Amino acid sequence: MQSPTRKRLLEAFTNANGEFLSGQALADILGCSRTAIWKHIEELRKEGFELEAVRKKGYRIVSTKDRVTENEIRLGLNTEIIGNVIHYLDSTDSTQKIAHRLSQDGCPEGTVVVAEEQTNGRGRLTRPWHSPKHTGIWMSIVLRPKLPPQKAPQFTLIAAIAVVQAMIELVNIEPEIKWPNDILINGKKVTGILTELQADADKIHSIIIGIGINVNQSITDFPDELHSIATSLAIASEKKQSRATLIQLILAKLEKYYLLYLEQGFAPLKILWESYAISIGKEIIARTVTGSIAGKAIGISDEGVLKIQDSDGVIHDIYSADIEMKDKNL
Ligand code: BTX
Repeated sequence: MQSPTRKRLLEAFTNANGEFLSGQALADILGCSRTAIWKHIEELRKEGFELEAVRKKGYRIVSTKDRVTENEIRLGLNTEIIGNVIHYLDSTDSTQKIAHRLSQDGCPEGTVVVAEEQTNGRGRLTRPWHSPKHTGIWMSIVLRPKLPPQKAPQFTLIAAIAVVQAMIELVNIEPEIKWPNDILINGKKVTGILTELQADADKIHSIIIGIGINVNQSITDFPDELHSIATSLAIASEKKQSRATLIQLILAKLEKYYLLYLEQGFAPLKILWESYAISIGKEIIARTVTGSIAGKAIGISDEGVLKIQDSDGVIHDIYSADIEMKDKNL
């Protein structure tokens, strides 16, 4: 957990956008002496920030390689709750697994686990999630809303809105959401979201939102079986993207919508979600664990449940499924 002074110091460097800040300017911003500033700067250096100091100009932080270390994420992070604690791992089996453990040990709300690589990343129904090193965003976020467990599926939808908006801001690309947990670009999967719970029958202890985003992979980085179904932001935009910046945008938007949700419920988010969803209004097939239902996706309920109307006019509530679009081969 970072101190308020450290947070303000990093904010000042973030706002400076790579320009120099004089010792006096920093002392004014933080309301402390220049000697105290010098000590804080030394602490940042010890933590791994690359700080350049030039006489008569002051200090600036040099952004390092494209890593998603705690420091890289922290510098420029504009949140109050989400990301106050960040666990960075060079390699792990699954950030979900680590987040579950941290949650059980009582980690604070907003704890983020991020890894450069997952050796056993997983999707729904324990399907594998391909998470190669230094190319994507593999992260899990712990939230602790005081809600009944039935509300949990809504968090997949809220996270999807945050990811879509972050992508639009960073890359100016229009991704689409395929209910419940996929984000697609040009019909190919760029993101998967996995929402898991620690809960009693009537009360959530924690919601763990796992987000996997293909950012800088080229098509040859994907295994054969994913070639026709997966894409990355770099493929879609023909340019490598900053993973740390994308994480910052996602965390800020997730926090914004999480707070809106706590204040106003799901209704405003439902409208937003539907504006990004491809399947609504289309003929689809929903493959559930108990069988398939074909019909028109007519919307989602206030709980985030998908509603399908079949050819007899009967409306079915779908809680979890893989969706196939009838008119497109998605
Ligand atoms: P899902 O069950 O909807 O999708 C899993 C399917 O997606 C796989 O069966 C495979 O066909 C396809 N797939 C696997 N890897 C990729 C990839 N990199 N890009 C596109 N398609 C792929 C989706 O589950 C939820 C995934 C959540 C992943 C995050 S990463 C951080 C956190 N940790 C962890 O172990 N899981 C989550």
